[in-house]
Amino acid sequence: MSKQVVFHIGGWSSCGFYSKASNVLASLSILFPSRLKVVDHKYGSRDEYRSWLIGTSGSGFRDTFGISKASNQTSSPFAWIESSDGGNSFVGGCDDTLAWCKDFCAPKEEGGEEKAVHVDDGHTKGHGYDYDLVVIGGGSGGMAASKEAAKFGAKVAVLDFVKPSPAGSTWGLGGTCVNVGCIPKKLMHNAALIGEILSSDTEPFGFTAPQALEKGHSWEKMREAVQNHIRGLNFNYRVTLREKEVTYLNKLGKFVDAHTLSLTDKKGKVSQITSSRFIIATGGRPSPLNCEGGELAISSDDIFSLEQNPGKTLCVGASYIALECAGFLAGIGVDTEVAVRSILLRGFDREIADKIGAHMEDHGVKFRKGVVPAKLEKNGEGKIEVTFSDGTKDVYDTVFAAIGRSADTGKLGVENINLKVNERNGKIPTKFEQTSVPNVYAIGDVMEGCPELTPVAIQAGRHLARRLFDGSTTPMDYKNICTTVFTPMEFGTVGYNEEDAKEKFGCGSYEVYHSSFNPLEWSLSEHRGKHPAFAKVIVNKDTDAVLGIHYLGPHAGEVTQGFGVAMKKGVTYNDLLDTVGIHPTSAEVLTDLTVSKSSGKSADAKGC
Ligand code: FAD
Ligand code: NA7
Repeated sequence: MSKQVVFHIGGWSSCGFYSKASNVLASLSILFPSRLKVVDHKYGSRDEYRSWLIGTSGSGFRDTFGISKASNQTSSPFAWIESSDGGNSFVGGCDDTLAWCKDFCAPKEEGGEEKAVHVDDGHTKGHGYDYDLVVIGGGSGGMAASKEAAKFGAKVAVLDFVKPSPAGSTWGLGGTCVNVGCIPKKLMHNAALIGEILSSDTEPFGFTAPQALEKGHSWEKMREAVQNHIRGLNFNYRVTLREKEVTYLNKLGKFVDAHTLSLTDKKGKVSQITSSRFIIATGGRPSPLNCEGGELAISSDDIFSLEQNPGKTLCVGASYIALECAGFLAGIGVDTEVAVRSILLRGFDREIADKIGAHMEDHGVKFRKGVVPAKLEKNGEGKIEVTFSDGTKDVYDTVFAAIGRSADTGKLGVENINLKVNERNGKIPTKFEQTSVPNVYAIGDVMEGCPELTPVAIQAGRHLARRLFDGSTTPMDYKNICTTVFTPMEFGTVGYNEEDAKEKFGCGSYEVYHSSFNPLEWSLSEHRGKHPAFAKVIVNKDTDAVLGIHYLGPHAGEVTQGFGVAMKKGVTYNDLLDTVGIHPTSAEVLTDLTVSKSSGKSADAKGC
């Protein structure tokens, strides 16, 4: 049951705008008495209303109202919502009230949630096709959707086929995350963290630099252990599919018509299957470097399975994947340079992106700024000579390109079923994951607007399967998804960054609370002091709602996950301050952020 909204409206009786808005509100409160209560502040004349609202300087209701956006409003009506904690949330004038009423009446589930209702896709019990559902792509999203659908008794098959990368790399079942993404990346990042502890943190804790350091890092050993772990995961995926009675087909799928796929296996043998419904979960692949000689570069499809240490490496691209890989390469002792076209980590909080860059630079990563490779060529020694856009040149053993990913829809036969695809990036537009062809759905990296993250693909897949086979109408919630960038100093983030908050809510409508601090486990190691950890919370000044939480420091993923739950539940700044911290931890900083950026006071934390 949703809570009752207490809606206040003030105005003068013969004002047309006030009458219109208050009449609509009054009707709604009669229709939905349990959901809406209207408090009408009606004045007999314009003068009476203005004297209530504005008064003589500083004495009117508006001035004590306490919301910056409200302070400019002089016209009638003046509308606001009373919150349960006694605070107020400003709505606006007549148009804003009517827009609010429209939204109030829009179809919603009990509890105020949006309902996800699909266009009829023609699925019936006795459909006569081979399967109820065929999922194309056995990555994070496809595996989750197929297992969930089978749970509700659907007859399901999942296709997974890996097209070799241009450099020839292939892998097993499970998609990008397991084979060439999150898993090997995080393990190699961990190798770099171990290296940093061994080289810099052991002595003050009473250990002398162990033999391990003298022997140096073995790429081959790390690679073998990581790849063995991945093979174990590939095997487990096959077993769980069998246990859940999902048919696994190691075949490449292509649409023949809206209910038929042609399947090609490793040997080129072609067959066909039919299904009532399809989910496209084919993910994405790294975009190729499109300069002369670009084919000499490898990508994230190749780096984690390289037989040998990559040697002197140029990383092209300056976002998530390029910086994470450059970070672990430098951390295990590889001579690493990053070619940055414009800025680091576009889309993330700028202040923190800059701190990450400065920290990486001090950790041995070189940055070549404002350039892109113009030409790659093999020299006589088998190395790669790179000519940059500014005319400078250098020679590398490996060039690693991480310049974005394109949806893997090129060979799916979408043209055979008239399925709409974004021509620019191959992504598939959907509404509640349903594509322009009603019995064909899309989830994960291949879907337009979906954040390219494993848990997002998994959650979307599960929700979709429940809607298709268990009568659910719960939509996937793509808002406030937390993530972590595993750069040498890890960065966890959820919600708005400062730049986006400014654009969305306007300067002055939010406050930033921040702190630079030294995590206790770093405090004995001299080298750690130069780049302290950092936390930042962005708060809506009007409503006290937390708009964004950002944490730069150790175990950022572990720290951020729980705050992701809080954000989903609409945490306020006061809730954070009211939370008792766990001492001594780094995460506790987020329960004690009292220095506001606007105060101009230093963000450097003092005390224990
Ligand atoms: P995928 O996992 O890509 O699966 C698609 C599958 O479909 C593939 O196996 C593909 O071979 C197969 N396929 C394609 N076409 C066909 C066809 N026609 N027929 C049959 N099979 C087909 N996310 C995080 O949350 N955290 C991280 O730390 C993280 N790190 C990453 C690091 C790197 C280097 C990369 C590249 C990605 C990372 N990601 C991370 C992103 C994450 O891996 C993806 O968001 C996730 O794997 C997407 O899942 P998906 O199901 O959409 O597609
Ligand atoms: P992103 O996040 O799309 O970033 C691409 C990066 O590559 C970014 O820094 C771009 O710079 C840069 N770029 C793009 N094109 C070029 C060319 N032609 N030359 C040089 N540099 C270029 O991709 P990622 O691969 O890091 O990550 C993709 C997703 O995978 C990510 O969201 C994770 O969730 C997993 P720009 O800022 O545009 O100047």
